[in-house]
Amino acid sequence: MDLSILGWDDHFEQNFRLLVSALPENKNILPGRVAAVHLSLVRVLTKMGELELAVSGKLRDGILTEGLPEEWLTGIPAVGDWVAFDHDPANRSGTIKAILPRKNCLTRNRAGALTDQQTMAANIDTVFIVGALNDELNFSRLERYLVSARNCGASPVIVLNKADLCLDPAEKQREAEKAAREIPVAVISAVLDQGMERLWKYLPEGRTCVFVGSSGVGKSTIVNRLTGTDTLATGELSAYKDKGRHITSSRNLFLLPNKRMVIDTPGLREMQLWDGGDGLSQTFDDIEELARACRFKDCRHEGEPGCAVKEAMKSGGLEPSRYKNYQKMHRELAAHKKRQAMKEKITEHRSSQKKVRSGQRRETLDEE
Ligand SMILES: Nc1nc2c(ncn2[C@@H]2O[C@H](COP(=O)(O)OP(=O)(O)OP(=O)(O)O)[C@@H](O)[C@H]2O)c(=O)[nH]1
Ligand SMILES: [Mg+2]
Ligand SMILES: [Zn+2]
Repeated sequence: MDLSILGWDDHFEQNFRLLVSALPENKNILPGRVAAVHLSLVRVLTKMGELELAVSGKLRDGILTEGLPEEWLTGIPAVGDWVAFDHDPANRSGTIKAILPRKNCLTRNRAGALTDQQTMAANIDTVFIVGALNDELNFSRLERYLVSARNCGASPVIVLNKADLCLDPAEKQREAEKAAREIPVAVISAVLDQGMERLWKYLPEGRTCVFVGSSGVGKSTIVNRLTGTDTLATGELSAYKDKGRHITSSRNLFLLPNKRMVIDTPGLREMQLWDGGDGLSQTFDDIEELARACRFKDCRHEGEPGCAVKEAMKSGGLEPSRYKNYQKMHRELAAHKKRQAMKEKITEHRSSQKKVRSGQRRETLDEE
């Protein structure tokens, strides 16, 4: 398999060379792209086809190969990552030694955790944010995904699926376009195979896209349409009435016959933002611009005189729900930042204490 089909380019090539020179004793180092991550094995697409590989203990434990720049990541790779592995051709297996530096990644704060970054997918070109055209369509939720797509740096596209369930899809499209502003909106029906060509438009050859959105909106059904197969299990409608049932449970990358890559993800119960970029400002630049016109520099837009934000909401220039959602995410990120800073302080304190303790121990040893 030609690796360029999988998105291999100069960026990865250069980093791969760096790694090869850092591991002179390993003669069989090869690159591959992660398609799925299971508990102990990682499914990787390589020039020999698909292989199931282990992650080296060192990498898993956060130890970087000597000679590599500090910013290289360690740990378990994510779907979409390019990895370098030591190939064992006799057993069609091998061990992942390094994760090549990512171009970008889609992250969130792990559900239930205070500060714990989770990578949903790496090296992404397009993020398809899916909503369903039924009563549960929630723009605020789509905006949340939009912020994380913007933080990642990939191009977002809003996909409104299940057009067959909607009396006036054109009206919904207009409404969504107004809310999404310059972000493209594609209205489709995956079950009726309608409008799929609108998605292809945002997925040129050699590029990678990821589907995100709540459970039951039809992500896997859409991916099945794109792959032209029934590979992925999709939900029975009744399962979704029963709240909390999710069909897809892991992330998976597929290479399509027409040389595009698609990642399906499980619906998220919680999409907590991870602070890492100016996605919020980019998504809500209209509000931030209004705020600059408020009379007071530190206006909180809570009834101060000369407040341009309040004024815009009164005159219909700004949807109150849009402002509310912005404010909520703004607060969430501020709180997250604070906790993150606290966590870093604690880690710093612990490591300096450890140093002091080991210093003391060494001194006692020296005395003996
Ligand atoms: N009416 C209608 N139903 C659809 C459409 N697309 C998907 N569905 C149905 O919606 C249900 C959920 O679809 P899935 O593809 O499993 O949804 P998902 O987003 O992958 O869900 P999770 O894997 O739980 O995140 C299934 O019963 C699909 O048949 C559509 O365009 N119209
Ligand atoms: Mg699914
Ligand atoms: Zn104001």
